[in-house]
Amino acid sequence: SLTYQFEHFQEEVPGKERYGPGENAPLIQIIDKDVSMLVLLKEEMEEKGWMVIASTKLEKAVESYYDHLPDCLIADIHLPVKQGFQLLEEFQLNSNKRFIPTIMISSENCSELRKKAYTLGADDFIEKPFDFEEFFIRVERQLQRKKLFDQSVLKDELTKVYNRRFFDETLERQIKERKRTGNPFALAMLDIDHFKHVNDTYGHAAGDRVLAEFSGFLKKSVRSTDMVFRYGGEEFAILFPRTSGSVAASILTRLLEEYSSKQFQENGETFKITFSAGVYMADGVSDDSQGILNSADQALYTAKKNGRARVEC
Ligand code: GH3
Ligand code: MG
Ligand code: MG
Ligand code: MG
Repeated sequence: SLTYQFEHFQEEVPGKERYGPGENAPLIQIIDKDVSMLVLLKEEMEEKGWMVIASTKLEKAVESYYDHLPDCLIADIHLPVKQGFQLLEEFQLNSNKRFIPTIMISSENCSELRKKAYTLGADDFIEKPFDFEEFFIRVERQLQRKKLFDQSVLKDELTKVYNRRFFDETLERQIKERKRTGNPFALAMLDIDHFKHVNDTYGHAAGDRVLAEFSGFLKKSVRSTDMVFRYGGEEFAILFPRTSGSVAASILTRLLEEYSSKQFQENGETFKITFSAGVYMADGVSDDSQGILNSADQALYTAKKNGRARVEC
């Protein structure tokens, strides 16, 4: 009866929040028809602080894969309905912009199978039953590769926050999630005031230091689930999942107050830095990515026009 109960074993990402890629708790997805092994692996992984989606049902698993884009996929080659290889082929085809290391596991182990797995894009092939310790070393190795990849492809070199490319992708995902769940999200666009003056007065290197400091400040000031992006030059974006526009606006007002009181020093001179921000408020009219960006941009433009160092909606 235990087997029956677990027949459709499918765990959504547990209570913990999902942080951005390349940071914090990694998300592992395991697909296998062996429920007792899934339960065991899941427990061990969660003990390591990892997050786990485990499933025996393929349709659900495929959905979760696209919804959550795990940091590592572990799948048995022998799955009911669709074979693991088909799955591998499909995933490789559809997530070509993202790197999701994939480990195939199999109770059968012959050179033909291994060659096929690697050819279709598997990153590792592990025979069942396996030594748990070795298994985790191999998973961890894939997670390290994934982290390195995400940090170099999704992050901006100078400021260490996410880059524009990842912003576009994340905004689309937020819009999709909102459609599906009804959860709102907020977007703020920030632009440093008179930044050209910093460059002109203290030099480009000093400007770079301010940019790095500013983004560090943003990152440590927002919740771990909020995401900071460098949108361009001295422009930044913050995405606040499950947050209303008005809450985001008050968060930004607090940030602006705090940031404006900081003192900067270059060449023995002291100066201050402020920023202007525009917050997108959902109006149900222009709620596609272009409309959302325009709305935040328009608010930012208003903030500049009204004298800078302010937050507008
Ligand atoms: P405003 O208050 O209207 O935003 O004025 P501003 O001077 O901040 O705006 P403007 O768009 O005129 O100038 C932005 C400057 O940011 C110009 C550009 O050279 C500088 N900038 C963009 N990227 C970088 C960078 O990576 N490093 C440095 N040091 N400067 C940068
Ligand atoms: Mg600008
Ligand atoms: Mg400007
Ligand atoms: Mg500016």
